[in-house]
Amino acid sequence: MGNLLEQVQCSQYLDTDEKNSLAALSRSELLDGDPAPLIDQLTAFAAELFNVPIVLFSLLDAHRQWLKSRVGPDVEESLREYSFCAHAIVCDDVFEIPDARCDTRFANNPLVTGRPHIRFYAGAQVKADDHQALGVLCLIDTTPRSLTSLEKNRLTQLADIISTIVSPVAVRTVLRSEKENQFMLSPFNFFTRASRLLAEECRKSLGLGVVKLRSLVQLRNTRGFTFSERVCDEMVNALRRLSPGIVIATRIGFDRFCLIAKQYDRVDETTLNMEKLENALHVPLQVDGEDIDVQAQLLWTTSLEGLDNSQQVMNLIAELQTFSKQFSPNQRLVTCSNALLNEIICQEQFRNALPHALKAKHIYFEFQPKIDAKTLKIAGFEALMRWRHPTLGPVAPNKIVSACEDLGIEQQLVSYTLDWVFRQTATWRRNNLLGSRTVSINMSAKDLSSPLFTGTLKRLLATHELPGHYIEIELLEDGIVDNLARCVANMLESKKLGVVFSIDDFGTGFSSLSYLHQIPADILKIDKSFIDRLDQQKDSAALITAIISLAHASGMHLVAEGIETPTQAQTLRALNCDYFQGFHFQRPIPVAQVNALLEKDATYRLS
Ligand code: G
Ligand code: MN
Repeated sequence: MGNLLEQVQCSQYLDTDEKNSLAALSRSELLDGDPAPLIDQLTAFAAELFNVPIVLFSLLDAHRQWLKSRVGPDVEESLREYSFCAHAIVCDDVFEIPDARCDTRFANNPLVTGRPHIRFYAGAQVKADDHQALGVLCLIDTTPRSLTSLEKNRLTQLADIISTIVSPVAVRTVLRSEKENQFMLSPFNFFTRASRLLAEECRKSLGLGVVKLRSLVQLRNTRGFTFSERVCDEMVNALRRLSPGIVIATRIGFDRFCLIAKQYDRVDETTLNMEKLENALHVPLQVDGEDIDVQAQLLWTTSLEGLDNSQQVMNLIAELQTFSKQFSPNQRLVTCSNALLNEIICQEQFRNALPHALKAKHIYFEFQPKIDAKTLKIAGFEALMRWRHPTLGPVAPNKIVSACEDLGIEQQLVSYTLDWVFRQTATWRRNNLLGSRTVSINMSAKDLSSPLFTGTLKRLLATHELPGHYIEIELLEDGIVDNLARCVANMLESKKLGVVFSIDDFGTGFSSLSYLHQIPADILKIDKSFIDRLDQQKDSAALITAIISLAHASGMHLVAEGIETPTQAQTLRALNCDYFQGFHFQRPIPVAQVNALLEKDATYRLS
């Protein structure tokens, strides 16, 4: 170990971050320690989860890479010079090489050209107590592939679990308490015990909670790691003392615990244990005679019905953590209802069915007319995505979009959508039904910012022999700012083809006005929430008037969305709005009904 520290000090070529992580490594006394069977179980778990032949947990020092735990290769150490992990260890996100042969940094690497013939690599940092990276958990395959954002999250999560295991103090917490109170388990034991519990107990009577100690990171930064670990120890004691319902618990990250508890206390069948726990969490912890407020937040499910294996428990925790980001910091107890839990489980189910639905063309579109305010005739349609899952029923378009993002197939969905709608639009045009009407398609700013976007658009317009001016693209106001330059460049390129752009749900994003002039949009769609208020609130009309004159002054047209009453329609016409859309005129309808409307050139009525 002393050697290692010396090496760290004399290795001039390492940057400060790397030196720090080497120092952390030497402090953690892991290099020559016993191989941890727990980590072996986790790497085996990872190999199965990601379906890869090689999984390594490697530690790096100045010259070498030690394979602390491995599935696959039969070597224990290798040269740092050739190490993929040496790149991953300085990368805060998952370091991914989809195909090493196509990457100039690795194409000639002996591990790529020779055994084990690495093609795919993905590694996530394993961190020491003080958050210094000390090693990498990585997946390796001999064929090219890439991870979806969901899989990247899972890999990071597993690496975090290993961080917790290798962090000596945390290990001490778990081991000591595993002896003392039975319920505090290491993460791996937690997952295996969870699946056993799910098999044995009535799932309805069990709930799952995630406790986050919001002030812990700050405590570590101001008072030091040893102190923040003392706080965690006290938290464990408090969990044991205060909450009789907890069956098992584990630490799933630096500032987070996960637990499974019986829903009701045996003595008192009416008070939920989680509510008791929530109250208990707000009693300040006593650490060295000092009162510490850890600002605990508890997120919990009221039942584990529908889950039946440890994999699903892990998924649930991942989903809960994503879900918890939507809640404000001062919210202390967040209940994940049965409905929501069900949604999480369904999400998993339909996510799995989605690639097939795309292939089998089960996803289709309905169309909602957009009405010209002057003539009250149809000026165009908005295409709305529809999918009916065989058992779960209709799935909302935003869920389809986010699931595709999780699966990493969002580009496929974009092509599918454009292809479907262009084909239909071209058919109407060929049948002389379309006239000068336009068809609009919803796209996320993320899709529009993709370097592939304009290529796909051009190719599919050509395939269907459709001039671009029949197509309008509706962009959600939210998210445009993230990648403004690329988004705008793609918009300008598409506009050369005649494509028109509108900003959807205008008024719901908070920075709207400030960057509106930077976006080359032709149409604003005023969000339904403004229209809803028209009936009750006088100032709502004033606001809409302001938006309309602002838009007109910049040469844009206005669409009012979500019109449901004749009064709203009349007011909006008086306010000089250009187009109407909403249930008052027409709900979204399937193609056959659109054909009928176009054939008779329907005229709508205001009242
Ligand atoms: O965000 P965007 O404007 O793309 O949303 C369109 C959605 O709004 C569609 O799902 C459509 O069914 C729905 N919608 C359209 N008109 C109305 C309406 O008048 N009332 C309500 N509640 N929803 C509407
Ligand atoms: Mn829309």
